[in-house]
Amino acid sequence: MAHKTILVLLLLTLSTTTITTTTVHPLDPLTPDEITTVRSVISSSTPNASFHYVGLFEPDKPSVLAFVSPAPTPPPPHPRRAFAIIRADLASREIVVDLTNHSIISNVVYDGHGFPTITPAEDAEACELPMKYGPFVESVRERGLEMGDVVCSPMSVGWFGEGRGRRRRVSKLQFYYKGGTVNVYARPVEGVTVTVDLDRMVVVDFRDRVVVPVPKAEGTDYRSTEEEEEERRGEEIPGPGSRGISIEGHVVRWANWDFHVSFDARAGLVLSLASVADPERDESRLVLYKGHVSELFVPYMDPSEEWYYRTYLDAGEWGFGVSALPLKPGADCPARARFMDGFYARRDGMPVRVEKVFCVFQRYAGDVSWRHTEILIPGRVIREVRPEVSLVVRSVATVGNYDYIVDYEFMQSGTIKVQVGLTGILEVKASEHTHTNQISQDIHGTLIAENTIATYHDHFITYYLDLDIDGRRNSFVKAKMKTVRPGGDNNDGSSPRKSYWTIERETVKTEVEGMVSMSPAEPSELMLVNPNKKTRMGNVVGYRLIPKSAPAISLLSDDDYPQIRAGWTKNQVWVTAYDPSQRWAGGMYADQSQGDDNLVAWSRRNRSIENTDIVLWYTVGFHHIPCQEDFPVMPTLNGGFELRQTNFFERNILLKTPLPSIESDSCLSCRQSHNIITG
Ligand SMILES: *[C@@H]1O[C@H](CO)[C@@H](O)[C@H](O)[C@H]1NC(C)=O
Ligand SMILES: *[C@@H]1O[C@H](CO)[C@@H](O)[C@H](O)[C@H]1NC(C)=O
Ligand SMILES: *[C@@H]1O[C@H](CO)[C@@H](O)[C@H](O)[C@H]1NC(C)=O
Ligand SMILES: [Cu+2]
Repeated sequence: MAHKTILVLLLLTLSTTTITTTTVHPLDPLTPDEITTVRSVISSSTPNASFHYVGLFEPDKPSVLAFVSPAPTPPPPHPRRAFAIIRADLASREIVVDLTNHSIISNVVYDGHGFPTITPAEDAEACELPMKYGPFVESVRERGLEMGDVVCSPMSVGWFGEGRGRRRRVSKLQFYYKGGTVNVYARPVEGVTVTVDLDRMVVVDFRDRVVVPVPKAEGTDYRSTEEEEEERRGEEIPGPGSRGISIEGHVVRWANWDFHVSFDARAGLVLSLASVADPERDESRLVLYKGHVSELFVPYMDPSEEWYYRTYLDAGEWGFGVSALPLKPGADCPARARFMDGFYARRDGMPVRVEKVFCVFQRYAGDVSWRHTEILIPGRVIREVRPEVSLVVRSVATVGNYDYIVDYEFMQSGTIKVQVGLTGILEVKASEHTHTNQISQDIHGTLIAENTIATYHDHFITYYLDLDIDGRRNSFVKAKMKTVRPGGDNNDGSSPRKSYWTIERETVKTEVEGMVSMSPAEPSELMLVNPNKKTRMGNVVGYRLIPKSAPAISLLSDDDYPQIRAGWTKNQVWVTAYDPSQRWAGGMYADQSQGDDNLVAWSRRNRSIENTDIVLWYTVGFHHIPCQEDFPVMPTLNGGFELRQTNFFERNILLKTPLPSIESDSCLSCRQSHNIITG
């Protein structure tokens, strides 16, 4: 008892110190001390809880907006709270903890379908089980493999129509072989599946179905040689750096932008309150209240027993933040970028630091932000060019074999570019084939190396974009382009032209109409506008969505179970009414979800989305037909979109926005930065 009192006092002291020494922004992520507080508060009522999520329980929007508004009086202090999802006694619980007085505000059992994210600790424990499991040891021996070289990879199992009573938190383990290579994903031990109950940590099923050769190690290594590494250290990639970037706590200010950057175990990088300075009005105007990756759907296209269930919801099943890894200065980001750390809770509730989880840097890549040469004026040639200088915020998540590079780029024109890069190792299947002339059936992939089939699959990366264009109340507008004939269908001859296009503007009233599948045959400009704010010319202020990669939608049939769980991937665009509990497109409990609590289910409520607080969801999709050049490691494939000002400003703001310095940011003191890489 005495011990406990001391602990509580200590924690109180810690949190008091934190609050008084720095101003806590209401959206700041939990500090390590706060994560520890959550653990001790919850552990005192629920010993041995397993922590699956611990993060900020955000204050409501009005409190956050009051905090950041330039009001003369300081806003009242906001309550600091945490939200946790734990497993205890085979149940999932949602607990809200007050971090100021260390009390539990609410504690409820979640009774719906699906389970919280699987923790790295559970993966590790599950993977120890087969090594001591007789039938598995026997299978390895029969294949002539060394047990010490077998590596285990846990996979989520999805949902395939099983009734509710039979649901258990399970993971299917697949195996790889490291003998002679670090590229374990290139060497699957095909055909063996061990199913583990994650709550009880026991093997519940074992299958050994097919025996095919393990692909050879030769040619799978993707590491650079030591000499190459050494050589790379000696040169500096010139250009970008961090001059002119101010970071106070989690608030980043650069040129005409300011925003808040936070780390979340589930979402990874979270951007909030992105505002751009309007040189005409001498004020900063809100564009994006919050934006982050909401979910990833990655279904593989092989229906066989070892592969059918590989239909991942990466963010909800593993945590995109938990999967984020430290960035390497001079490689993942420019050496002189600014770096930030992130913290999440381990399964036992203790904080884990991810060093350098984000980087922020200024980019000058030799592009032009606008230009013009005027030659019509007699005797003069006027040439004006402005170089494109922007700010990039980056994070990288490695979810098993794949790596996702997530970038947000702030342009001085007011545009936000969002990009995702796919790289890493393909998920491959071992096979007896060594040449395509041996193949007569659908092998569900490409033979990319001897005995190695890279399976067809998709990546759908869904972004949550709570745009608040110049205020909370926004509308979704489609400017539909239509081909018309001059003088009507009879073509009365009033113009030599037979056709032209014009637009029909439609303000979308409800959520069901807010689902959009883009098609070049029926183009429309999609924008979020603030119908209550107009430019001096009378146009409503807005931002529009521009896809920067070919829109892709899921090709699975609507009655296929993975598609039921990830139904929103049939459209690129969804617009929903703002509800702070609806942030995860695949539902809060994505592992083994059944599609009843996801973006599709919410949208079916058909709420009004006109002149109210709304959220835009955009999915960047890729159909991936693997090719030999994706082996042994895949060159980055990029996709993304842009949020671009449309009648938001009175005119091109670049003319009145000073250009950040690029000269002095290029490589002058390269030696110094190398100490950072090697040190
Ligand atoms: C908590 O875990 C410990 C060690 O595994 C065990 O001895 C103890 O009985 C558990 N307590 C509860 C309440 O489950
Ligand atoms: C702690 O503070 C919250 C307000 O944030 C309040 O609702 C709650 O009753 C307080 N609990 C205790 C034990 O003081
Ligand atoms: C959604 O609501 C609108 C407006 O009330 C209505 O016209 C439309 O039919 C509804 N759609 C569905 C699928 O319920
Ligand atoms: Cu891929």
